[in-house]
Amino acid sequence: MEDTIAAISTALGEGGIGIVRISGQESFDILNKIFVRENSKNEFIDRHMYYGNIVNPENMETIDEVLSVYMKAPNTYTCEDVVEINCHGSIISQKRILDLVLNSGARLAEPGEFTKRAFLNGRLDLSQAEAVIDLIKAKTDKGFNVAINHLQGGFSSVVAEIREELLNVLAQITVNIDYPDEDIEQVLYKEIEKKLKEVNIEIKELIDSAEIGRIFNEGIRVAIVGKPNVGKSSLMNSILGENRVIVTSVPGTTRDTIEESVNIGGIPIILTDTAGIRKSENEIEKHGIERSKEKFNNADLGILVLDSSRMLDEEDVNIIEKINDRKVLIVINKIDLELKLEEKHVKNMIPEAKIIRTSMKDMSGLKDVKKAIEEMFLGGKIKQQESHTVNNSRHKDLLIKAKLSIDDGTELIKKNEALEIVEIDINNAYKLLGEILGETIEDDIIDRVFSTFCLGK
Ligand SMILES: Nc1nc2c(ncn2[C@@H]2O[C@H](COP(=O)(O)OP(=O)(O)OP(=O)(O)O)[C@@H](O)[C@H]2O)c(=O)[nH]1
Ligand SMILES: [Mg+2]
Repeated sequence: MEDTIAAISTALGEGGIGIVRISGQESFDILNKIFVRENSKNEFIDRHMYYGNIVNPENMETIDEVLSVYMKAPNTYTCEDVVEINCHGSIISQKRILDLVLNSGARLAEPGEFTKRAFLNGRLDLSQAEAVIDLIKAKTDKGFNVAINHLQGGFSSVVAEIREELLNVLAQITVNIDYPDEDIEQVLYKEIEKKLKEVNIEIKELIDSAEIGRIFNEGIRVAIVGKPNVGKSSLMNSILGENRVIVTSVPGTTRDTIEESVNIGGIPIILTDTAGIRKSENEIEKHGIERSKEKFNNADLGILVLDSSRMLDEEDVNIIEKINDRKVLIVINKIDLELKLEEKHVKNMIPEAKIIRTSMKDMSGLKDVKKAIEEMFLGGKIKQQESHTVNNSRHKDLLIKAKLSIDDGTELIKKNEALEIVEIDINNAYKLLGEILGETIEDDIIDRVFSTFCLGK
């Protein structure tokens, strides 16, 4: 925390502008060593931007034309003195300026170190700091909205409120331990049981929201599977709206899995076309089929394509049998041809699956497929509040542990156990929720959190 740190804060590539950021006590001195303004003394008004050159003081060589700003502690991103040098967005310029800054007394920042300082200096709690990286990495509008809400403290205040409720319970328990009153003890036990139940409902809602949070962050993995020639690649192309995959009338055309991203209803879908699954002696095809199965097993949703112009055969049945309780959508394709497949049989085999009839010849049913994908994951839930959406597995794990601890406490209460023992579980839950905010947490966990950050943030 004593060191002055520096890094390139913009993405390393070509761009209009690149920013080198410095934070710490020596920021301003370092700027003064390397920044030269024409026709003026280097007087800096806090938070004003100045035009000038970055010059190597050793040989007076000009490195780049820049705008520099000096922001005085404590009202800065890190709560320390911060300097930002806006140079041309060239990798060379940014690297040369950074080198000069490092030679002038700063050390290279670790990934996430600026934000870590903001956390350690108390400007952000840990969940807010984590929201910074979620914000930067957000791939969807919805993921971004959740992250910005969390950064502004929406999620933190939800967690803080739950902790407050636990703290009230702990206070009641402490009073009763210190001044036992047998008259009210039974009432108190009932009251605490009720309160813990309410708290656990709130925690469970948060845990349940994590599935949506994950989808907002990472997208949904959808694998298109089926026997050869049913129209899997045609469906893939239609959903993507381009001829990405080769389609021919020869069964076994697709030999490998092909992955593409597509946005449906604001959610990123990682769509995979796979090789048709059948018994094969061909070495290449066999490998492809193995991959199809693997993709299907790892997908959040499988789209099983069947050919309506052929009777259901052993190959279809073999695949259907492997579906079990997976999330699956059944697409009965080629309905423009004469109908041979009996939908009834399919329904009997997987009664809970949604069935959509399509033709990739005239695109009928395509919209229904897209709508079904969206609804299967977000049916109604999409309106959940951003502040109540958990988007981070660390938070989810802590919420699960806190809930279990409260469950244990509730069991003890029901058994009329001594309040001293109940208190341990509730206190534990209180602490676990505190870890989300970074209030009660070990250094190595903090380090792990920030190690996932990008350089310069
Ligand atoms: N009539 C009709 N033909 C279709 C339809 N969908 C696909 N086809 C045709 O069926 C054949 C196979 O289509 P593909 O999309 O390559 O089938 P696939 O399931 O990817 O096949 P493999 O890659 O071999 O597993 C092609 O000749 C397509 O033009 C449809 O809805 N109606
Ligand atoms: Mg194919």
